[in-house]
Amino acid sequence: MDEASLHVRAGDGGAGCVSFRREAHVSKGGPDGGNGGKGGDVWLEATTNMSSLLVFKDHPFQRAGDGAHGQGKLRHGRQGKDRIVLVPEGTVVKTPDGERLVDLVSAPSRWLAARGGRGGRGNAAFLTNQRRAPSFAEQGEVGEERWLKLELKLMADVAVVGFPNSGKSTFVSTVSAAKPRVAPYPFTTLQPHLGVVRLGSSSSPAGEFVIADTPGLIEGASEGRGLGHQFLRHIERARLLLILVDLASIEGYSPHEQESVLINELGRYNEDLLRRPRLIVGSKKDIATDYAMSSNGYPPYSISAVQGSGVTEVLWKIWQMLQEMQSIKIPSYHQSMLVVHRPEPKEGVLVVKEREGMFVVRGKAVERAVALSDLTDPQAASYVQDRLRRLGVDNALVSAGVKDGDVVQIGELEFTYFNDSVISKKARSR
Ligand SMILES: Nc1nc2c(ncn2[C@@H]2O[C@H](COP(=O)(O)OP(=O)(O)OP(=O)(O)O)[C@@H](O)[C@H]2O)c(=O)[nH]1
Ligand SMILES: [Mg+2]
Repeated sequence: MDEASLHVRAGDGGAGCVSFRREAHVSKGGPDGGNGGKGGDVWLEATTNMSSLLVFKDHPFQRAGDGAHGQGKLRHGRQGKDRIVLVPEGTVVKTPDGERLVDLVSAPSRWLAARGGRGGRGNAAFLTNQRRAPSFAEQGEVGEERWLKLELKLMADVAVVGFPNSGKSTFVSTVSAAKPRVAPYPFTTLQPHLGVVRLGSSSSPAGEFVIADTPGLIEGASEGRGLGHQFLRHIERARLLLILVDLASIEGYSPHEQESVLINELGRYNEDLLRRPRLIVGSKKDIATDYAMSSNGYPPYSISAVQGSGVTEVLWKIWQMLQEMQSIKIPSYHQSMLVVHRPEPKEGVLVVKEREGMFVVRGKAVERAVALSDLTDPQAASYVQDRLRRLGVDNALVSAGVKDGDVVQIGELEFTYFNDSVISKKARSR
């Protein structure tokens, strides 16, 4: 299991603008302040081009662009740029507490991880019959941000299949960070091990894929000989099979015979595996028997994992084959995105009594109502007062036991409460 933490931050909405039309022959032009642009969203998108969460170790912070502020002449601010964060197929997204949010099973499923803040309305939007010259505008809404936990259940791209003791674990441990046990006797490996193979330099990898080391497979495994073949279910999702044949031939099986026994056993377990693309590779070429080497052009690739020869060629061949099969999908890969639906947080009004004489009011709509460009402006103050009353803040405060002279805080606004009137006391700067 691969894990990473990710912090997503959507863009803030742009602020609305306060502006009035100015023309030479018009003494009092109408309001023409434009709206702020919406902040960009952060999306997670599953892709087939990644197979680990390694990149998030270096880049855990992902944020989208802010919306631009509105301007005069009714020019609205431009939307902030969305940020698309690519994650490997099979990524499970959770809250830091481990609550599951979404399974991004297959490309190109997308999930909205953080919503951009709405743009603030410009003063033109506050024009009413009673308010002919609105002198305030809304601030942009702050973009959502949160920590997410990503988990990836690795699915092998390549599974290494071979007789016991043929050098599977040695090969896998030289090409990946997986360190399965290696020993000079059969059945050392008892369960599959997964490792990520990176091609190219570590600073700019040309590609990566997941390789699975598996226990040894022998003739009669389907009748339960050796370790049986139940472990093969772990590699059924592998897109490519690497059949490793021992060139230092074991127990009288020539490389050719090893190949046909292995393929026969794979087919007896699941016929689909016979149609899976495969690559035949000879192992231990440094100590290959003359007999094994005599057959012309077989196997097509051979390696010495101990000396490191032939290994790079095999890795690039695997990479090339995986690229070519990009379009071929293993059925179990191809499920749609699984989203776990949760109730949206309530949009209501929440009043919290912080201490004697001090109340805090929370709620999206409420906080938005007080996020205006200039709260010292009397027009703005009367707009806020009206909005808060409509949203039920007055009633909620009274139910919570507010008394004249108590301090009430909403977002960045702090004021002193007097029955039936809200007097702006102090608007702290943002
Ligand atoms: N000379 C030589 N020996 C090798 C090479 N690769 C593996 N071996 C040896 O072969 C033995 C078995 O290697 P493993 O990698 O454990 O083989 P395995 O296929 O994983 O074996 P099981 O897990 O038991 O199925 C060890 O003693 C390795 O050192 C090689 O390229 N050259
Ligand atoms: Mg092994």
